[in-house]
Amino acid sequence: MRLSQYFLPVLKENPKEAQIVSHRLMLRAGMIQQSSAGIYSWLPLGLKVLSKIEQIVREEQNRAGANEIKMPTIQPSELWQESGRYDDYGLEMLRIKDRHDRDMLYGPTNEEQVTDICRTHLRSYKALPLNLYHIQWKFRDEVRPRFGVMRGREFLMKDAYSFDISKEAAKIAYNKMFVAYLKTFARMGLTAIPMEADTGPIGGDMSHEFIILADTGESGVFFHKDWLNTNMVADISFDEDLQPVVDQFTSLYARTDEMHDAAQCDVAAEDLMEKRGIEVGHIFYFGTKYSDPMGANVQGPDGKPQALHMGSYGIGVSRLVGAIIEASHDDRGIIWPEAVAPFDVAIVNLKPGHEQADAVSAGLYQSAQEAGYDALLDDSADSAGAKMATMDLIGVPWQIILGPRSLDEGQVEVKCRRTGESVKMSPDSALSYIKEQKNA
Ligand code: P5A
Repeated sequence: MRLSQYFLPVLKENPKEAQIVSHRLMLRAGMIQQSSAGIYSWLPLGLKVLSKIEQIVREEQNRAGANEIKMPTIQPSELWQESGRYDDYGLEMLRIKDRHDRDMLYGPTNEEQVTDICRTHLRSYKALPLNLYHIQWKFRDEVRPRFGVMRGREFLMKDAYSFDISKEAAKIAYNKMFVAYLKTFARMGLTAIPMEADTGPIGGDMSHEFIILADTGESGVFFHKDWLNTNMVADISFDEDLQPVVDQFTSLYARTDEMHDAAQCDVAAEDLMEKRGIEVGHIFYFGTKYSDPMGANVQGPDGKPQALHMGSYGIGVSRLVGAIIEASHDDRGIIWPEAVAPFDVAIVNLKPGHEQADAVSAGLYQSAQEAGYDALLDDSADSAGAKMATMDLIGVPWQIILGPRSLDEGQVEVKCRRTGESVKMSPDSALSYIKEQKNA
C-alpha cells in the first residue's frame, strides 16, 4: 500500500472523549470513527487489524474441528420465545418490527438460532460431536457503552456452539475450545488467563472467562502469581486427551472477583495477585438449557430421543483490537504484536521526488512484497518528523527509513518499533536483516 493513496486520517490532538489509551490511540491512528454511542465505522487501518485477528481466530477454530457458518444478524422473536429468553433478556436486546408488524431482534448472541439449525438437521447421535461457529456482528444495548470498541453496542464476536450426546462428551468439546483459546491468544502475543466465572444470561453450570491483564480492565481478578510464568500451548494436539492439560491449567488459582472468595482461597497471601483485566473470551457449558425447551433431540444409541448437550464459546474479536493496544503501547503510540500488525514493514521515503530515494524505496517496496510482507510505502509529502511520528503511532513493527543524506553514505536505517533500536545498513541487506530478526 502506498501511503499517498491510503485513507489514514491520523489526529494530532488527543480526542477529549477517550478515557483510556486504546480508545485514544485508535482514534488518533485513524482506525475507527464513532457513528453513535458504542457504534463505530472501521477505517482501513482498523479494519486491517480486525481482519488479521479474525483470521487467527478462524484458523484456530478450524484446527479444533469447528465448522464455519454465517447466521444472520436479525433474528425472529419466536425462537427466543421458545427458549424463554425473549422476556428475560431485557433492555439490552434491540427489538425491531418489520413491515408486517412481526417482532424481530438484532442478535445479541445466537444460541437459539443455532439450536434451530441443529434440530432441523440432526437426527442421530452418529452425527455428533458437532461444533458450528460464526464470526458475526452482535448488538447489545449496553447501559454504559464506553472505552471505544472495548464495550461497544455493536461489536464483532466469534461464537461457537457445540452439540453432544452426553455431559461427558460435551466436556471433551469444552476442553477443545479451552485449549483452542489458549492457542489463539498466544498467537496474538497475549497471555490470557482462564478464570472460573459466572454464567449470567447465557446460563449453565460451568464457565471460564479468558482475561488478559491491563490496569484499565473492567474486571477485578485474583490469581496465583505462577500464572505469569505459564508457558503456552502451541504444540498440544487436539487428538490427545485434553483433560490433563485443562486440569494442569486450572490447578493454578484464578478467579474473577465475582467468583473469588477470600475464605475459600488457599493461595498464600504472598503468592496471590490482585489485578485488573479485560475479558477477551468466555466459554460455557449449559447442558440442555436450550435443547429441552426447543425440542432439539437426536436418537441415542438405545434408539430413544435424547436432548442435545450444548456449550457456547465466545471471543470478542473487535474488543481484542483495543485489548491488544492496552497490553502493548508506549508514549509514542501502538506497538503491534507482529501477528496482528496492520503492516509488517514500512518503507519510509523521507524525500519523495528525489530520484535516488524514490528508486531505492520503490525497489525495497517491491522486494518486501515479493518476500510475502504486507508493506506500506510512505511516499507522502509530510515532513520527516511527521512521518516518523505517524509510523510509531500506527505501530508498524519494522521501518526502513531512507533519504538523500543516508543514501549518500550508501545506507538506510532499519528501526524496530518494539525496542526503538535502529541499525544502519546497505539497502540490499535491510529485508534479510528484518527476516533474521523476526525469526530470532
Ligand atoms: C458465548 C458465545 C456469549 O455471548 N454466547 C455465544 C456466549 N458470551 S459473552 O461473554 O456474553 O460474550 C462473549 C465475548 O464477547 C465480547 N463482548 C463484547 N465486546 C465488545 N463490546 C461488548 N459490549 C461486548 N460484550 C461481550 C467479550 O469478549 C466476551 O467475552
